[in-house]
Amino acid sequence: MDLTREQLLEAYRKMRMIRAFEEKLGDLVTAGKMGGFMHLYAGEEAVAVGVCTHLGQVDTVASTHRGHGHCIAKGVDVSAMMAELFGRATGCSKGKGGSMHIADVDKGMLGANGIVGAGIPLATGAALTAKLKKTGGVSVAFFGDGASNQGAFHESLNMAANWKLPALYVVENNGFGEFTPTEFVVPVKDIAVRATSYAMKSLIADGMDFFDVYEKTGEALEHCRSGQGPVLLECKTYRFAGHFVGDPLVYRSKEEAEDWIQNRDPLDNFEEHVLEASLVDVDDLRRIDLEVQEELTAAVEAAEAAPFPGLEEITTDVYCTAGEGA
Ligand SMILES: Cc1ncc(C[n+]2csc(CCOP(=O)(O)OP(=O)(O)O)c2C)c(N)n1
Repeated sequence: MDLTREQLLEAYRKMRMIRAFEEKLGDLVTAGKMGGFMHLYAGEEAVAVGVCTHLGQVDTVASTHRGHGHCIAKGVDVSAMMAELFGRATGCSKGKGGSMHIADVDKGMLGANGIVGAGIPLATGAALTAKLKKTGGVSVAFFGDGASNQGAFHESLNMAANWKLPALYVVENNGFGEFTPTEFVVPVKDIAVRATSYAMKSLIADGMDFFDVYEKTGEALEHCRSGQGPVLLECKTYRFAGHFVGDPLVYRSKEEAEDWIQNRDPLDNFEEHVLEASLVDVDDLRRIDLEVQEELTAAVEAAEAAPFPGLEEITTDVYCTAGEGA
């Protein structure tokens, strides 16, 4: 493992921030201070952070409806994300996007996306740009097991493989698409095998284990960056919360969820690993926990104090507007 102590602490900070950010959202929604439709990423932190720890400024990421984790892992400012969720003008999409439209192109975050599977062709296009412009960058698409049944997934993989694009397709197999267990709708046990149709390399990682995701991503990116074409990386994971905030969770057993939450939490796994191997000190981890809470408190205060976008903003940043008299 080639990560320095600083890089490990940064990875932990990102995972802790994703978890704490979403816990904060839960509190704000319950208190009636925040509205909007939200899908939580808790439980899947090791995937976003394990992958993005390999990425730099030149690399791009396309995300999903469950996008908070990808945005934080790719370095989007947490304060701007919080303001976005409060619908304020200081939000990263000027308060007009909300949870499913958080984006920051300067950071290489091409956007969360409310359309299942729609980030996959976006990332493919960005990979084509990287190849044509010889930026040396790679493009990553995160998406769920459900999205791997969409035509856009198959069309993108076919094109990327044929053109040997520097694209990494990360399928977050969390066992469900909305309220339906994956095995009801996907006939293969491992979604990774779908790469075979496109003569593409594939890998499978334990998505609850940062170190396994980090290692497999390293192998995948070596392949992409050396011009050998795209890779499909399947991360086996579990979403701790429901499909959306407010999901009554009647389609899975409490025992199943508790087993994952108690025994396979990616943050607990990370902590156990780094402490056992004496890679960092426990005090560092607890200091980061406090700093994350302070940052979030400040983000909420700043967001609540910020203005809503003005009415004049209603026709800006959109592709088409109703004409005069329409
Ligand atoms: C094209 C399209 N079809 C259906 C939906 C409704 N929908 C939203 S999330 C979701 C399930 C997606 O499952 P998966 O891709 O496995 O991602 P997960 O929610 O498990 O992260 C569906 C069907 C949508 N938003 N877009």
